[in-house]
Amino acid sequence: MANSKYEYVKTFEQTTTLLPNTYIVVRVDGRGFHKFSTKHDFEKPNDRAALDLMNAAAAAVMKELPDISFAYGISDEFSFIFERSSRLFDRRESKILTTVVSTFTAYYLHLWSTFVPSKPLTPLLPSFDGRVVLYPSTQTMRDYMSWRQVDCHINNLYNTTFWALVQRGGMDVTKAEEKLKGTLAADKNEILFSQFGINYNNEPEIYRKGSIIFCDVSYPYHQEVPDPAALAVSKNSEVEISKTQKEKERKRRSKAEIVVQHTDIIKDDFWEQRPWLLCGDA
Ligand code: DGT
Ligand code: MG
Ligand code: MG
Ligand code: MG
Ligand code: MG
Repeated sequence: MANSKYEYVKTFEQTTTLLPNTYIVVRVDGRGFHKFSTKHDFEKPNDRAALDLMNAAAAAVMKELPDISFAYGISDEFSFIFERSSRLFDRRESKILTTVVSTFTAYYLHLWSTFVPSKPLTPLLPSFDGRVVLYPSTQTMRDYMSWRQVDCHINNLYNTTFWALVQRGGMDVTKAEEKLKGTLAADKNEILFSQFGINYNNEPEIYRKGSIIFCDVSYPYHQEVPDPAALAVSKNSEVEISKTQKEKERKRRSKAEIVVQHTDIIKDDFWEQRPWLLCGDA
C-alpha cells in the first residue's frame, strides 16, 4: 500500500524497550478498592471469594502469556514475573503492560459472577492500574517477592487484630486504631490470643502468606537433551537447538498444570525445590 501524506505522524510514536536479560515484573493493583470492596460488601478483613477471583484471573493471564513464570498476589494486587529471556512483544514496555492489565481486568469481570454469585457488580466497576519494574539479578528478584510477602504478613496481622477488636470486642474503629498504634507483632499476637482465643498461626494460609501461582512442570527443563534431528538440519546449530528447546519447553508448559499455593517464598526451600522458576544469573 502506498504511503499516504499522513504517514509521517507515525514518527511521533515513542517506544520504551525493556532492558534485555532482566526479570520483568508487572504489578497490577485494584483502583480504589477501598471503595469497591465496601460497595460490594467484601468480608473483613479478608473476603475469600474475592481472593479466589483474583487468583483465577491471574491464572487466566498466565495461560494466555506463557512467558510469565510465576505470579504472586495479595489483597487487590498481583505481580507477574516474566522469564528473563522473554522476547514477548520485542520487550516493548507499553505493549506488555497494557496487555497484562487489560487481560487481568477482562477476566476479573468475566469471572466475577462465578466466584461472587450472590453479589451482582454495581456500576462502580472494578479497574486496575499497573507498573513495570525490572530486576537485574535473581537476588533482587527474590527480594522483591520477599518484600511483597512481608507486606502481606504485616497487613494481615494488623487487619486481623483490628477487626477482631471491632467485630468481636465491640470497639469502635477509632479506639481500635488507637489501641494498635505503636504495637509490635508480638503485642498483636498477644491481643488475639488472650482476648479472642485466636492463635494467629492457625489463621488460613491464603491470608497469612498470599498466593503464588506457577506451572508445575515436574522436572528441570534446563537438563533437557536436544533433539538430534534438529541438530542435523540446522545451519547454525546453537541457535536452532535453543529455539527447538524453547519451543518444547513452551509446549510442555502449555500442558503443565497451573497451581496455586499459599506458602513461604522468603526462605530458600520454595525456590530450591522449583529450580525452573528462576534461572540464575548466567
Ligand atoms: P489505589 O490502589 O490507590 O487506587 O487505592 P485502593 O483503595 O485500592 O488502596 P490499596 O490498593 O492500597 O488497598 C487495597 C484496598 O482494598 C484496601 O482498602 C482493602 C481493600 N481490600 C482488598 N482485599 C480485601 C478483602 O479481602 N476484604 C476487604 N474487606 N477489603 C479488601
Ligand atoms: Mg494502587
Ligand atoms: Mg488498590
Ligand atoms: Mg493494593
Ligand atoms: Mg493492533
